[in-house]
Amino acid sequence: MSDLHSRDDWPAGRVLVQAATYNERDNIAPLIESVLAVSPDIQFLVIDDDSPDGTGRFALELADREPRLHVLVRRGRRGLGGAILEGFRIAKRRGFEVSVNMDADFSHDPADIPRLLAAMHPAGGRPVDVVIGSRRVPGGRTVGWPLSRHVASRLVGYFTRWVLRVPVRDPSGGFRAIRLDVLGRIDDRPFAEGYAFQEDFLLRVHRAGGRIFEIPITFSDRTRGSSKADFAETRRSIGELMRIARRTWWGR
Ligand SMILES: Nc1nc2c(ncn2[C@@H]2O[C@H](COP(=O)(O)OP(=O)(O)O)[C@@H](O)[C@H]2O)c(=O)[nH]1
Ligand SMILES: [Mg+2]
Repeated sequence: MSDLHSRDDWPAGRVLVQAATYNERDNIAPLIESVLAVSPDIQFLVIDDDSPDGTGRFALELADREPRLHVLVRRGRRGLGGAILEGFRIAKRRGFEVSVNMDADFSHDPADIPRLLAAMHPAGGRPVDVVIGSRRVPGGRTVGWPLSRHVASRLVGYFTRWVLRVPVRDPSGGFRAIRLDVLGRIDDRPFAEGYAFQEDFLLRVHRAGGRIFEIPITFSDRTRGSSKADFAETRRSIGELMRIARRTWWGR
């Protein structure tokens, strides 16, 4: 089964916004519109894992009419981490300098993208490799989550900080601006393929001496579609985090 993708003639650009999607049919069209409206200079890549609800194929149709929209429908594989990594590789190959990653369910507000990009160049400071849109720095918030999600997210936060030793307050969020040349400097052994990719990636950037910075965002729980962070996905990411911890502490 081969992948499907939109037209091959991409305009040249510096910033590529990316969203991985799985069953986001009700979110995808308004998301594309809001992201492309942020600035005429940005382009948008949707990486869909052949969603049964047709998200990817619908996005492919939209891309026919929009030169700044690109779509990859991966077939025969599934996973948030794998999709994000594939997006990074495409962005690099196409000559982009910065990738902005976000969820496709409007938990991340496209209007925050310019703030993320601006934070990559602190006045007088060393350029930042990864800017995280963070719920856990002063001014950051999470709206609409049940208690269970808050608890799980806090636990992953503590684990990443104290076991993996990555000094980040919100390591599991997916709203980030990433300087793509950092990819050439980090450990490139196979990454976690599921949700734990987020922590895995930060760990490698931190260990390579990369600079990570958090700016506050308001994260709002989705109003359309449903979360893919179900029991199976949660179990998978716990297993991935344990493997990462073992590698961190015992090198294997
Ligand atoms: N391509 C791809 N995207 C995924 C997969 N799982 C989740 N996503 C996307 O990743 C983002 C975060 O997932 P979501 O279900 O909202 O998780 P939650 O915010 O933790 O509840 C959304 O844009 C999803 O559509 C997957 O297996 N493949
Ligand atoms: Mg979500």
